Amino acid sequence: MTQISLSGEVADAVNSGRPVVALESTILSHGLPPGRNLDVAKRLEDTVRAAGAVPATIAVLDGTPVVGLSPAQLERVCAPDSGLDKLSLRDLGPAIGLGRSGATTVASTSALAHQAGVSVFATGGLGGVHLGAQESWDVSADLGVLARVPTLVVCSGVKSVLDIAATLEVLETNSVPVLGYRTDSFPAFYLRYSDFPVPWRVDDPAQAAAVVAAHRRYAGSGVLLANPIPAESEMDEQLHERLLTEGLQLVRDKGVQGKDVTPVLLEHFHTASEGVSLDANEALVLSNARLAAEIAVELA
Ligand code: PSU
Ligand code: MN
Repeated sequence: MTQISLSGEVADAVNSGRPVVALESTILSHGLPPGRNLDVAKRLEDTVRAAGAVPATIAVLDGTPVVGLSPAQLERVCAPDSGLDKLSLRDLGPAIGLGRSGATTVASTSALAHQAGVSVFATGGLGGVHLGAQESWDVSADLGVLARVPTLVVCSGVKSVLDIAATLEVLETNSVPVLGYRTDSFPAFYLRYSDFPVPWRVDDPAQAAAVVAAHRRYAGSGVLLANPIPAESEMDEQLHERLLTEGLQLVRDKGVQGKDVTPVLLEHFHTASEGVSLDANEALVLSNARLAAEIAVELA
């Protein structure tokens, strides 16, 4: 059976109990355009290091789950012709068993990180319950994995292309605590606020670490820490509304379904906003990486 491949740096840090932050690769291969993605990937790793933790970007390459991509592997994941599939947790067995390559989502990254001994993970947006899920049954596997893997996921909430109320309900059903970071409102990715409150709030990394440690001891599922996009990078609300309406229409017109929905919507946001959404995306994911590293330092 193929073993997880840990970079030397990540293996050393895990073995000596030093802080490590997992990073996903789907956001690079399917969430950001080539060129920009490699730049963001490097900045994410630099940000984690600057905050005192070791970054571990995760992907599956030629059938091997890799935790802590080398610079060359990071380039491969970000290349315009990488041809990488988007691998959620259901896809890990097939991809590894069949010797394929792919980028990992929140679900599969959390699972691989946990197996490698890494319990803090930073990303941009979590997958959730899609609008119209009553008909389509489209509920991201990210939620099911948070329900059973004890990883802390630091993100900026979920996009308003999802059904936020339903997403929060599913998290509650699965006993996943949702913490607002210095906010009482669950953030909506490009926007700092949604119409929905968070059940709990923390105001510094030490509080977040205390909650995570206690939850792991007494409950055991994952924890979601929702960190709003930095105020200066928040998207204009009217622009956001327009992009959202257009994007949802595009998905309907093209008959896009399943795992292609999120990448198609993201691409529409990026092209139709002339890069505004890209800047926002980068700002929030960097902010999440910094916060995750600070919490990993507290936990260590
Ligand atoms: N949201 C984003 N950018 C992303 C994703 C979500 O703003 O790149 C990706 C993440 O990898 C997330 C996945 O785990 O989409 C969820 O996809 P699905 O809904 O198909 O489970
Ligand atoms: Mn889906």
